[in-house]
Parts: sequence; structure tokens; C-alpha cells
Amino acid sequence: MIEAVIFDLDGVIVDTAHYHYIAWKRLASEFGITLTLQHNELLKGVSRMRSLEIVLELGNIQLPEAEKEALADKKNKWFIEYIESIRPEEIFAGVPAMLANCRKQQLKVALASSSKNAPRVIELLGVANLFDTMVDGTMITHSKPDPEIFLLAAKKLNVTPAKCLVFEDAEAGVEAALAAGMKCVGVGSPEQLGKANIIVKQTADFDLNSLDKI
Ligand code: B16
Ligand code: MG
Repeated sequence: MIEAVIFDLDGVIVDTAHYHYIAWKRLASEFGITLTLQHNELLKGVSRMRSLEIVLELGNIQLPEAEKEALADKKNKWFIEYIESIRPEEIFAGVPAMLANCRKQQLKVALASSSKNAPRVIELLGVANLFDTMVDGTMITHSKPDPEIFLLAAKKLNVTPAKCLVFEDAEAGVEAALAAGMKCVGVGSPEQLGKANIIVKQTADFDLNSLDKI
């Protein structure tokens, strides 16, 4: 019996991947690397530092830790500039109604995003009041596929992991949810998210009335 629903942010609630992409592309170009949309798929759901390492690996570039920190900060400053233009209209269709319906069905609702910028994005989207709790990248030490982020969300909601349902668009996120002992709805393609308990094309395609069938 599901008592809580936990949402990832990027790819589940809004497409921040686009803003990450243009910021990483800008940084990559400084090293003569052409970052493509296909490369960008590798950056989804993974931490900022891991994303930087993936970008640098494309150009066979190795840098000392301090330089990598500075580059990650530089990319993040651009990302923060870009996301300031996010408006509530960018939230995926049907998601605000779905969050409100979770409340009506007395399900607890959490956000669990690897992004350290997640609180600002949620504020810009105007939906902070629809979550009971939020866990972001500043509160964890291990990134997805480690289950830490989802276990912390469940703890904050005071619900046992087996009674939590996670919505995830990234393979690493699906693995993290299952490793936490939770059920998972994969948002995206079956080829990529085959391990999820159920797969939908878009977040709001999931019917909250079918919770007991999972
Ligand atoms: P930041 P999610 C993830 O968000 C993104 O998918 C991933 O591309 C990004 O590197 C990560 O957040 C960290 O973001 O640099 O803002 O801390 O899918 O977990 O909501
Ligand atoms: Mg995601």
C-alpha cells in the first residue's frame, strides 16, 4: 500500500536538462569540445562533478581537483543565470494537478533531486507549497544510483521505503529507487528504464487510481 510519492525534478517535473546542456556546451567549447544532445543524455541525473568529468573525458582532458572545482562553479553560475528565466508555464503538462491530487488522496509528497539548485527551480515554478518535504543535492553525500537521496526523503516523510513510489526519468535514478526498496515509475522509454516497475511516457500519464496495481 503506497503512502508516499517521491518526485525527481529534472525530466519528471520540468526540463532543466536543456539549461544544463547549454551551460555544459558553453564550458565544453572553451576546451574545443563539441557537446551534442546525445552526449547530454549521459549527464542526466548524475552529479555536477560527475557531469564535468564526463565532459572532460570527451576531450581526453585531465585536470587537478582544484581546477575542476573552479570549472564546475563556472558552469553553475551560467546555469543559475539561465534558470532565472524559468516560468511556471514550463512545468510539464498535468503535473501541478497530479501533485494536488496526491494531496487529495492523502499521499505524502516529496521532491528528491540531485540538483543543488532544486529549491530555486521549484520556487520559480510556483509549486513549493505542493510538497511536504524536499531533498536536494546539498543534503546528500552519495549521488544516484546510491539510494541515499530517496531514503532521506522517506525518513523526512516518516514513511517506510516499501510504501514509497518514486518517479524517475534517469536510469541511475531508477536504480537508486529500487536499491532503496521502493517502487518506481520510469518516465521515458522502456529501452532505457526497463528496470522500473511501470513505464509512462510523461509523468502525468500515470493514473494515481492504479497505485494498488504496482
Ligand atoms: P546541479 P535531477 C540532476 O537533477 C540533473 O538531471 C543532472 O543533469 C545534474 O547534473 C544534477 O541534477 C546536479 O545539478 O548542478 O544543479 O546541482 O534529475 O536529480 O532532478
Ligand atoms: Mg531526472
